[in-house]
Amino acid sequence: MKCRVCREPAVIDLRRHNANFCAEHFLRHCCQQVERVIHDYKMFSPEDRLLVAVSGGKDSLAVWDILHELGYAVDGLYVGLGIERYSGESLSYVSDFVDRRGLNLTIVDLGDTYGFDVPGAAEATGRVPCSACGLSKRHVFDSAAVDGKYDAVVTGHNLDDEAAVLYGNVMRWQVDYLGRQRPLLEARDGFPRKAKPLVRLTERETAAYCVLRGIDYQVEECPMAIGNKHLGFKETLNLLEDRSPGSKAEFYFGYLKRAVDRFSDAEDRGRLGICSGCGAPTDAEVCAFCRLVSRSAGATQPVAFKARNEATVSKR
Ligand code: Q46
Ligand code: ZN
Ligand code: ZN
Repeated sequence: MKCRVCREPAVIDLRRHNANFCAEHFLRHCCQQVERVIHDYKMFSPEDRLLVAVSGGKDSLAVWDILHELGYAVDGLYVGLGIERYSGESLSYVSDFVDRRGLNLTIVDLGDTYGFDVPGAAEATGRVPCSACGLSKRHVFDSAAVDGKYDAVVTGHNLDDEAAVLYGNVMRWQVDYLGRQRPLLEARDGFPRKAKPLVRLTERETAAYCVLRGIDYQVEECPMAIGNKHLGFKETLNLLEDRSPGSKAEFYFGYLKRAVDRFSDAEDRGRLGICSGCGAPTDAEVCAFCRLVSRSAGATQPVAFKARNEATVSKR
């Protein structure tokens, strides 16, 4: 197996590209794929200030590393979810990453700042943990980006994520979501611009990128993800990809090219007002996040358990 570019021994085969790469040319390939997405979707320019939503997993660390290598000014924001051992460990990977590179990281701990954590909120509201978690992360990232006057929020969503979300939305014909499923969402109604520069890279590629760059990341799945439908959609698409390499990319990029504009009308919302609690844009008197905060007040895991998890992590 030889590298497509230099003919030296390859370290990875990319079946959908019908190509093998050595370490150097694979890393270059990843950067080129990201540059292509930034260019094709006019995501941002080198003058922009970017805020990456970082979790400690391979994707968010890979996107931060690639953008940093490409010369973009990127700060990070980590949201402490209070999920057992998992949250403390995830933060330690992020801390290690920023310390080595001298990058700026803001940490918002849900328990310290809002008085609840994700397991507590799930119990208090009777909803699945991912629902409270997603709502909280979106709120914290959006308000940090707006308050900090960042030009865009960057997330590490990769091709597998986007194809799986698209598959789920098509299966249930969630037309409102289909209209918004794009690699770039412009700022509107008080929400910041949102960009997904990794959509041309798969999970396997972002994992290989981190390994070859010496980036340690949280390998464990979030314990709250068990039974998550999203994982089932990913597995289904992986079966198809295995039989027919390139199917995932054809499905997702074919949708962006030929279909997403047909759903644009469905995403038109009425004018939003301002939440009386936090000032965030909302179509109700009080936004969904503030309602979650008041329903979940004081819902956190036992303090002794939390302290043990955070013992190795310093806040900045
Ligand atoms: S962190 Fe949060 Fe994910 Fe865990 S609780 Fe669900 S949404 S699975 S990206
Ligand atoms: Zn090579
Ligand atoms: Zn609010």
